[in-house]
Amino acid sequence: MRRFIGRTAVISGAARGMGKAVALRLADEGATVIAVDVNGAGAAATAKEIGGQTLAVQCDIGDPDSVAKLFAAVAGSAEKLDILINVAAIVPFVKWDELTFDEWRRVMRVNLDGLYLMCRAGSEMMRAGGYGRIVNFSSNSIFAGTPNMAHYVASKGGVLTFTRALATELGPYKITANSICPGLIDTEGVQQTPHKDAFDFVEMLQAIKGHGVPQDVVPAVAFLASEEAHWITGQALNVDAGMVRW
Ligand code: 4PL
Repeated sequence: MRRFIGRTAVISGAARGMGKAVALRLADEGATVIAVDVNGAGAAATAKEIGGQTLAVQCDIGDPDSVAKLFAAVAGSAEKLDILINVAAIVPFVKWDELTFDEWRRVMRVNLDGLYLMCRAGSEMMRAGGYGRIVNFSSNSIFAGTPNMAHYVASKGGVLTFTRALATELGPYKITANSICPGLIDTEGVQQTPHKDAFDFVEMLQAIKGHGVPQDVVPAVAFLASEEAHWITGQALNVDAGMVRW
């Protein structure tokens, strides 16, 4: 399929994991990809792997100035923005007894403040074009109440409900906004935390067995980012092998 020819897509968290997998797929289907990550070298590596029409931008999405610079670069290199995929997030593992307010704020700053800043700036550019597809990464942990990440679970619940409100606000401009709720996915990020030891437990709960990988999540994202998904907005889609059925 070549669903994204002529489309410009900004993808946050594009240095690795699910963000990188989404960036590669959208590019493979013809999109001009702007790979964004706080890890600028990682974003550049993704852009290099894509080759051709692509730009890498280092950005701390929790910093308003950094996001303003990002969208200045987007506006400078593309005449319009069609697709915004927000994957960047902090995925912590912190025992409840060790959770501090500073740690709570560290996660909220990126996972919610950052999402707001990206959607605020991205949707302004989309409004000018009269078209847009926003896909925000929530998590199935919001339904499961997954342990050792209470602040993350709270932030991802906010991603889902914010995305619903965003759908309402942006509908008049023909911009859709939906969220994806992956289950535990085997990524470089997860492998760096004790979440990596949860795969067997998670698999036990899944309707379909196996360990989730970024490629398992990509097709749902690409569909929601496609033109033909125009009648779907404000929705949340679990992509978790049926771990959560609600
Ligand atoms: C079920 O989003 O959804 C671990 C780590 N287990 O980040 C997640 C589950 C994790 C999840 C998540």
